[in-house]
Amino acid sequence: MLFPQLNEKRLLISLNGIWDFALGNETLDIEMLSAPLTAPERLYVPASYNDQKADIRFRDHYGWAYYQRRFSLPAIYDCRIVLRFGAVTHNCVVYLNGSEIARHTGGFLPFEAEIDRALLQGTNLLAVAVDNRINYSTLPVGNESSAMFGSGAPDYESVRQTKLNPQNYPNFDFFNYCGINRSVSIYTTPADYIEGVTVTTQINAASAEVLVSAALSDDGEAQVAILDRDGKEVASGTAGERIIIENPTLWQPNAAYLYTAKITYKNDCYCQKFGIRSVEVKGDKFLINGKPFYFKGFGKHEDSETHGRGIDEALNVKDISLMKWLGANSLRTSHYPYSEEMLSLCDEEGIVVIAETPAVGLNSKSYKNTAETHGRVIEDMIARDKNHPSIVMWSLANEPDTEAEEAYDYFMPLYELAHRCDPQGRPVTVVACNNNYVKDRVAPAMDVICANRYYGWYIFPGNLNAAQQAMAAEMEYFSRFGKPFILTEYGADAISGIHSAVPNMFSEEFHAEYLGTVNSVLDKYAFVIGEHVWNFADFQTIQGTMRADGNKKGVFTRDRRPKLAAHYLKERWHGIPDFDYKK
Ligand code: BDP
Repeated sequence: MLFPQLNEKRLLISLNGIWDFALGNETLDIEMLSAPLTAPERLYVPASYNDQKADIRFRDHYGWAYYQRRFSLPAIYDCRIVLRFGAVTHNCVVYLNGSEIARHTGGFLPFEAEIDRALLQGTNLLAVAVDNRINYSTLPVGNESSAMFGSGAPDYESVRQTKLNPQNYPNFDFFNYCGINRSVSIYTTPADYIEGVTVTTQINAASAEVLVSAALSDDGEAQVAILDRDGKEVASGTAGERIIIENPTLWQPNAAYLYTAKITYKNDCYCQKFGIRSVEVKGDKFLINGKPFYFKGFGKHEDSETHGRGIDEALNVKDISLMKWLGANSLRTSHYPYSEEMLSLCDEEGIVVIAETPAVGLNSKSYKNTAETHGRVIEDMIARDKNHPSIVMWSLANEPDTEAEEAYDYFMPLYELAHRCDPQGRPVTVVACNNNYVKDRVAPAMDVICANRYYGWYIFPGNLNAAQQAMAAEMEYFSRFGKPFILTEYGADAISGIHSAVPNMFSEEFHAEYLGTVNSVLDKYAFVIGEHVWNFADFQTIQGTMRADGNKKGVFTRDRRPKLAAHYLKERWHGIPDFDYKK
């Protein structure tokens, strides 16, 4: 699905702003979609609803919530008019002037609907119902209540049923922020239009072949002009045929260069940016443009004060700037597909991305329910993101139970599906975290072995000596597969302002020393081709005894102030080149 754009043939109108809002319950109430809300609250879109009000009912809401806004459009003739949502988390139903126009499942990918017929000439009423419930069949996975109470525990369940409000029990460690989390817009296209664009490139000695394929709404041909960064035409041709660019400038990590394919079809036009770069796994190396790349960076979250998981583009700019300040070159979109705006920014800034699905928290209870949704999400994510040069690998899931008997049979068809879907042939992985790593059935079968590990924190807490030995033993084990390995998570909670002369857990000193200890092991292994610290910044989670106002493993605080570990990483990462760090 194309990202909407304003150009000489297409209009783009934002519906972001203050909307009417009401909390509902567990039953979808069609009245709240077809008639104006009575005594609504006012909320900003796009943003999660949870933290916009000083009201626990918003933060802890369970079930449906309703958004409405009115709009009118000037007369637009001979055009398709499309309503598009960047992401509504997790399930939604959309009504326009009393009729259903869309339904969507999955909280992190866009959907759209043609609205020409449902539009009125005067004022239109747009209504969205959003459901935030998660369970064993959703991605991400939610626990069903009883799982929270261990066997032999007193009968808390009856207390919950009779006295407590129903609530979500995420099987993942980030706050279940919900609502209209990304932009809402209306765009137009001519009646015959460009539906989709796929760009692939092939680098030859002094030239590059570019293939721009266009999915068209009708018959006929599309024409392509390739523009350089300054908007100068450097080549042209027909969609679906190879176009040669002489002496191309490659897209490189930290030295991005983007071309634009300007596609014209009848009276339509679409400008698709792309980069020329290659990605390949060869032996135990990860090659970008033929050279061994070393991943330095983070697992992140889309998470901030007030916005929750709602898009914050100024914060995205700041985060990339802070990553560059540290000498980082890459991130993983843990644990869901990030906004299209963030991926485009990574394209522009030369930040390398591992793109992840929202499949977090998978286990034996969920495997039997999620395979179909999981496949669809992989297809939709790759269809949305395939043209981003910043993305160099797909991650199918974070920390599924990879020791479970059914894990291999669950993941291999998804691994093959991802390969089939990607026209650029990127490597595919699953981010594993099996304490009994020798029993992991999935990680070694992937193109790159990715694992999360917390020796010195959850395992051998506070004991960095033991952490070093355990990490080395694990690296010895994984080195036997002859594949590249990325440590996709390692980290320790550090509460900003807590200091300690000897490295005590939760202090900033321990945090820095912990990272240094793990890195000293990674440096010894040539097949280790990357280190992603968990996490870039502190982030909000469900309440619990393990979380002091959220997860504090950030190298930055939630308001992006550096902890001591940031200064340690800055020194380390500026000394590690993007390429050829490990021979
Ligand atoms: C890892 C998870 C991540 C958590 C992290 C932690 O992948 O989502 O936030 O642990 O506990 O296992 O901090």
